[in-house]
Amino acid sequence: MIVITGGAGFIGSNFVHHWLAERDEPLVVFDALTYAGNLENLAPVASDTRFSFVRGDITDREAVERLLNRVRPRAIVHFAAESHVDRSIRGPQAFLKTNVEGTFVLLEAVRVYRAQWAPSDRESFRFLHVSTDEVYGSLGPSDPPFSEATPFAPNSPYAASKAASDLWVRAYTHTYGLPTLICHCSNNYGPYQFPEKLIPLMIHHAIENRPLPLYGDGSQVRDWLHVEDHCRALLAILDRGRVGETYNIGGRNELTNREVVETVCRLLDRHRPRAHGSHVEGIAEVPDRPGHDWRYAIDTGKIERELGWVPRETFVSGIEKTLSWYLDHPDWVWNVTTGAYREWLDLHYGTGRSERPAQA
Ligand code: NAD
Ligand code: TDX
Repeated sequence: MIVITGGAGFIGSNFVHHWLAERDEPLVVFDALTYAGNLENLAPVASDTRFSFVRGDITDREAVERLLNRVRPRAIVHFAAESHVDRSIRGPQAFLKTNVEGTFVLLEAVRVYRAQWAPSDRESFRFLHVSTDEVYGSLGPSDPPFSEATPFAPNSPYAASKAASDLWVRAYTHTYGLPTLICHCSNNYGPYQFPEKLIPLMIHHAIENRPLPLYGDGSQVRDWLHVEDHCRALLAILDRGRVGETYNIGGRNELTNREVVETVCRLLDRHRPRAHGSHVEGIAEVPDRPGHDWRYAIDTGKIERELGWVPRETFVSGIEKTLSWYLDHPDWVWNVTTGAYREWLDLHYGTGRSERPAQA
C-alpha cells in the first residue's frame, strides 16, 4: 500500500492513473481538496478496489498519524503543495504553511511511524518528495542547464517554500536516517491541469475567444515535460532510486512562452478555428510577473544514466494529445472554471464571468 498526498491535483491524479495502470498494489490518496484539488480528476478510478480517498490536510498532525497507523503504507509519494507562482506572489503565507510546515508534519509523522517497525524493515520505506526546478533560480541564455549539484537560489515565495521543504527532507535523511528521495522536475503539461497554469489557461481562453495574456515580451524559456513522462520517471525513482539522492527530470523541450502559446494557437486554428483570422491574433502582452525567472533548463543526465529513463514525448506529440484532451472534456473545463478559479481570474486579470459553452 502506498499513500499519495495531493493526489486530487494535476500531477498527483495523473500519477494515480499511471500507478493503477501499471501496478496491482493499492494506494490511498490523502488530499485537502483545496481550490486545486478536484475529485473529478479521480472519477475514472473511483470504483477501482485498489483505490481509496481520504480527505485531510498535511498540516494536521493527528490526521496524518491516523492515516499512517490505519493504512500502514510502505511508501509516500508527496505531491501536496500550493503550486502556483502568481498566487504565491499575492499570498505567500499559504505556501509557507502547506509546503514547508505540511512537509515537516509529514516527515515527523513518518519518523515516528517508522520507528515502530522492525529495524530490518525500516530501510525498505520510501518518502518520495516531489519538488521543482524553480529551487535552482533562473538561467541566462548560455548558462548550462540545472544539474543536481546546482546551488539553490529560489526567487519566488513558491520556489523558496519548495526549497525549504527540500532542505527539511534532506535533514531528516541525514539526522534520522529516513529513506527519502527528492526529484526536481520542469514545467509539466497534460490532462487535468488547473487552468491557472500557462497551457490550459491559453487553451481555455482561446476557445472562449478571450485575450491570451502573455507576461512581458513572452521571451521567457521553460522546459516542457509531459506529465506521463514525469509519472514514468517517478515510478523509476521510487523503484530504483538511490536513497538520499536527488534526481532532475526534464522534457528536453526548451521553448519560449511565445512559442508555446503560438503553437497552441496554430493547433486550435486547425481543430477549433475562429470565425475570422488566427487565434494568434488573441495574444495580448500584459504586465510581467514580478521577479519573473527568465529561463529554466534541466540536465537529465543522472536519471538517464542511473535509471535508464528518457522522456518519450516531444512537445509536438505531447501538445497534440493535451489539446485533444481539453477539447474532448468541455465539462471538466467548465466545472473547474466556474469555481474559485473564476474569482482568481477576476482578481488577477480583472476579467468577468462568461457563458457556459454550448457543447458542455
Ligand atoms: P496542483 O496545485 O494541481 O495540486 C496540488 C494538490 O495538493 C491539490 O489536489 C490540493 O488539494 C492538494 N493540497 C494542497 N494543499 C494541501 C494540504 N495542506 N493538505 C493536503 N493536500 C493539499 O499541483 P501540481 O501541479 O499537481 O503539482 C504537484 C507537485 O509537483 C507540487 O508539489 C508542485 O510543487 C510540484 N511541481 C509541479 C510542477 C508543474 O508544472 N505543475 C512542476 C514542478 C514541480
Ligand atoms: O497568464 C500567464 N501568462 C504567462 O505568460 C501565465 C499563467 C503564465 N505565463 C508565463 C509565466 C511563466 O514564464 O508562462 C510561464 C509558465 O507559467 P506557469 O504555468 O504559471 O508556470 P511556472 O511559473 O513556470 O511554474 C510551473 O512550473 C514549475 C508550475 O506552476 C510550478 O508548480 C512548478 O514548480
